[in-house]
Amino acid sequence: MVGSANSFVRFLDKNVTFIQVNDQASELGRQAAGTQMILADSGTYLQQLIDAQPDRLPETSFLKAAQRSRANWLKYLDARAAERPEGLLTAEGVLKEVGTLADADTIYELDIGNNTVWATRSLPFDQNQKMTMSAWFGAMGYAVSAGIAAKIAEPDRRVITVSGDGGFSMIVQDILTQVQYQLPIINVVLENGGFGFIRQEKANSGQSDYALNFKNANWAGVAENMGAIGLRVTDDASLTAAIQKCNDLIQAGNTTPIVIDAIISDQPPLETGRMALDPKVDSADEIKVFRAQYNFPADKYPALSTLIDQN
Ligand SMILES: Cc1ncc(C[n+]2csc(CCOP(=O)(O)OP(=O)(O)O)c2C)c(N)n1
Ligand SMILES: [Mg+2]
Repeated sequence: MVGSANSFVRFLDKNVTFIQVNDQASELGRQAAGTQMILADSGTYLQQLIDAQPDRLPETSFLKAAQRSRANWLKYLDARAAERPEGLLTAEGVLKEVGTLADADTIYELDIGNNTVWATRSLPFDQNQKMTMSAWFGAMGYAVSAGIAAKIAEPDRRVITVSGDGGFSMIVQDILTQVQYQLPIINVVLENGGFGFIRQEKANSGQSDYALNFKNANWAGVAENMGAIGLRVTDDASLTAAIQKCNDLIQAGNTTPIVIDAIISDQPPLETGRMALDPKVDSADEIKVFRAQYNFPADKYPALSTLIDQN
């Protein structure tokens, strides 16, 4: 755990060992006792760790398998981006295009929900870009408001916010504030008609999805009525048109906030917290159910242990 004090380590298996690096002594072991606690600046620590290696480390079968697994993951994201379940766009498909709107030092502001999972997977997050989210409290409604702060603090940088429809509808009035201060922020709403993250939690724990689906307004229309630019995205043609429109607006020195309201499939993101894929750990039945649930076939996306054995 490098430069972090992730509260979810409390929920790790008791037999999991970990090392924590943090420059604040008070953060070391605050969530759970690690095997080794290192009081250091993370960047300095990692650089010194690399410099301390006498030579290039040998390529282990684990490294090679992890590299292949990573390549498979990127192929999976591309495949998801191209899928049209029941004719609808996927979040991966929308965000892949949104990522092309970013420049070298874009600031992303992310909301909370499945939209966080999709955004952290699909946006490029290049070295000089910046991302913030409500990592500690996990507060929905963060992104649009954080976009205002980012654009005021860094007026020369492009700002893109990504929200779910639940989080966006909590703070939609902040679009008026963006209009009032003429902040040309690009706000993306991923519209899946419900609290997707909670739907997935409930489904995974065998509970009903009571009161988790809701009606949306046409958020692009609402944005227009607030004096922003609203772009409604329902299919490939309107997605391409919206991205083109944003590029044209950026070129023309636009000063008006933009809301891209994208209707997406209600399918949840692939669950990676606990993947039943490993023939050495999971039963054949568990693997079959997991792979079928997320359309994640073994020939394309083998388990890491299978890849290690192949090396
Ligand atoms: C202010 C607030 N209320 C409730 C929650 C609990 N919560 C976490 S994710 C989520 C659902 C988010 O729905 P939406 O914004 O539509 O995003 P999606 O998961 O559908 O992408 C809820 C209710 C929260 N994190 N913050
Ligand atoms: Mg939603």
